[in-house]
Amino acid sequence: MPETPGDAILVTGALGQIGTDLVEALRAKHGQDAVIASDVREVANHPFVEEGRFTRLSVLDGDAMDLVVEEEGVGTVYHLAAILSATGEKNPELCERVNVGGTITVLETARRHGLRVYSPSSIAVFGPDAPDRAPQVTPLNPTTTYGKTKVTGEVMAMNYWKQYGVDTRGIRYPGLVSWKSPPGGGTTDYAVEIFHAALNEGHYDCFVGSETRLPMMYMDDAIRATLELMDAPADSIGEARGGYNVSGISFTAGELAETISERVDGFTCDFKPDQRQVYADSWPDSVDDSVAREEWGWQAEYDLTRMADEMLDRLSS
Ligand code: NAD
Ligand code: AKB
Repeated sequence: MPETPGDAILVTGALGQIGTDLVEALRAKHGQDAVIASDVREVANHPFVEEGRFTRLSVLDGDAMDLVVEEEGVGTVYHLAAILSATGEKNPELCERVNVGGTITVLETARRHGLRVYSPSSIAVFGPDAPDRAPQVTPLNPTTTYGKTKVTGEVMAMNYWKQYGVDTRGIRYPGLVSWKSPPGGGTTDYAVEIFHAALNEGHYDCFVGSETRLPMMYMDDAIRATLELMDAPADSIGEARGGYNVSGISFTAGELAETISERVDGFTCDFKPDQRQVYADSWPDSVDDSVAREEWGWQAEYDLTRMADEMLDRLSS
């Protein structure tokens, strides 16, 4: 029998792009001391390392995770530690070890201690055979190692729910656009880099072509989706628990550059596709999120112009 879980929240990979926003949101919601940020690395002067509860923890170290859970009274894990697509395709072995191995560590810890788990998936679960507007249920044939690890993560999450009753939930995040922390080595990083380059250099060399269209989302929407999914009543969560499609904004790299040039005088963008174009081309243009809407009321709030205005405003100030 699992021990009675505590009330504390553990966030793995907390110093990354999503963790930087999610830890802040969780602390605002549950209290500063309720959230333990963790990561395999430390970042000097990062507010989580300097101020709140932070512990250095690799998701490949099950004994260390057990100890943190027991000593800190953890009841829920937000498992963000991962290797993203561009870095992952350069080092597929590391990508599999961290993404699959780390998720096993978290799920096993959850099974033993009766924890709830949030473990995100990605639009990278889809392959070239998925429809342009990818439905919730469709064959998942990703061509990237990263995408394959995300499919495995969804399957494992469902298995731990069915076999052991672990309350696992996840979202297939689109490419996320945010200003607080740099993106961590993904294919969709251009949609963040372009804002920094526009303000700092007035020019960006974009590593995908202007016609490349991908599902994207502003970070505020992604954080709200995460909290809403975790707050949803258990009986509203169905077969998509391992990875719900959530739709935000679908735009081409050219449309993004055009939107920024309308707001930043003199901004220019050249399109010089590299290897990441291949990964982008294997993903759908957009996703159908009707299941998330029906089951837990998901609704995005940011469109392209609102997101661009807020990114430029925040980064300028
Ligand atoms: P990120 O790369 O910015 O952060 C990941 C963090 O994990 C880093 O701080 C890194 O130090 C840490 N980490 C790496 N190996 C670790 C280990 N062994 N133990 C502990 N920590 C380790 O990633 P992110 O963008 O914040 O993504 C978080 C999750 O969301 C990942 O599962 C990712 O696949 C998923 N996701 C992100 C996006 C996006 O656009 N950001 C889109 C879809 C899915
Ligand atoms: C990546 O590009 O690797 C991530 C993702 C879509 O999963 N942003």
